[in-house]
Amino acid sequence: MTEKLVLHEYSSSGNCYKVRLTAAHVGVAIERREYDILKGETRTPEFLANINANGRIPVLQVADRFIPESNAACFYIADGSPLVPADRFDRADMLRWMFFEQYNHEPNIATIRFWLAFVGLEALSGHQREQIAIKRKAGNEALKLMDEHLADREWLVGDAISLADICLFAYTHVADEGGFDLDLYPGVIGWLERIMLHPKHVEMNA
Ligand SMILES: N[C@@H](CCC(=O)N[C@@H](CS)C(=O)NCC(=O)O)C(=O)O
Repeated sequence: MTEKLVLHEYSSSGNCYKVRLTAAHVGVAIERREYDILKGETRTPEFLANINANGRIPVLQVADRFIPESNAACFYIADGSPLVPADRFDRADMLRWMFFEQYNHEPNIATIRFWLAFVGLEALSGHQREQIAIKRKAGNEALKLMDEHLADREWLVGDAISLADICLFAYTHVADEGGFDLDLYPGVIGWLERIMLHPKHVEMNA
């Protein structure tokens, strides 16, 4: 990769961490620019006009072009590396887990973590408080599905770590910050440990 990569991010976000973790696995350097989402720094006219019209991070800047959506940014970095399986079925299966992450996992597990650990229960709207129980149930269903899948497998796809593992690791390993009890999911715990033991692993706060 010859272009300069800049990650526009909020470093405590799992969506941003998964892009940094992908870059660490692939061995590419990325420059980091921090935005405080609690202060609305991704909603300014400048950010909306120049970085992401959707007002969110992460955004991966590749020279003068921009890739919003964390899993797309991860794919840009990992394309052509061993994190993307060579086998056609496994490649589609990797995407299956990355879509699952965005539809079943992140909107529940990441959102409750953000509300409880960053915004605070007192500051939540009535609607958000009502949503917690619904998202808690859906988040636990996502963790159970992963746990059952991982009962007799080391990795989510095939027999090696892939982008699917990295993208789902990001919010699963901090799910306890949103009040999820990971001890209920021994298959998930073993999988988290395998990812953390990988020689290319970097911590979220590194
Ligand atoms: N589907 C998007 C979600 C991005 C997202 O929700 N970003 C949050 C932080 S994790 C954000 O920028 N929030 C600030 C805001 O909405 O103003 C992705 O995977 O990148």
